[in-house]
Amino acid sequence: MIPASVTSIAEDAFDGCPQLVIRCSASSVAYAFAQAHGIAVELLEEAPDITYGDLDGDGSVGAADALNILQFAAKLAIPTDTQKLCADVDGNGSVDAKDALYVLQKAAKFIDVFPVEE
Ligand SMILES: [Ca+2]
Ligand SMILES: [Ca+2]
Repeated sequence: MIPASVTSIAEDAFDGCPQLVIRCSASSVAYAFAQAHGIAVELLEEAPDITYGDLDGDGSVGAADALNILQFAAKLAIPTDTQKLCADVDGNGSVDAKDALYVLQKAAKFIDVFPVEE
């Protein structure tokens, strides 16, 4: 398979592979490449379900996750696309201190769900 992180493929990369089937997601460069070159494509599922607020992926929402969000907000760390999605718990399109506050509220059980989940 070809991961979504692949952003360019040489024109002749698959010459001599008539049985080739590219496994990729519909939004990937590999998919567009396959379409353009008449190569069979087997579509992969899109990104797996995410847990809002769980930035470190330990399965729970806690203070460490809020800290991650603050680091992203302060540009001390660069979030991946998935992390950006997880971190924007109020769903306003940006990762900032307010998202961290929501994560802390959820960790302290002041709220049950994030605004983005309502
Ligand atoms: Ca966590
Ligand atoms: Ca936000």
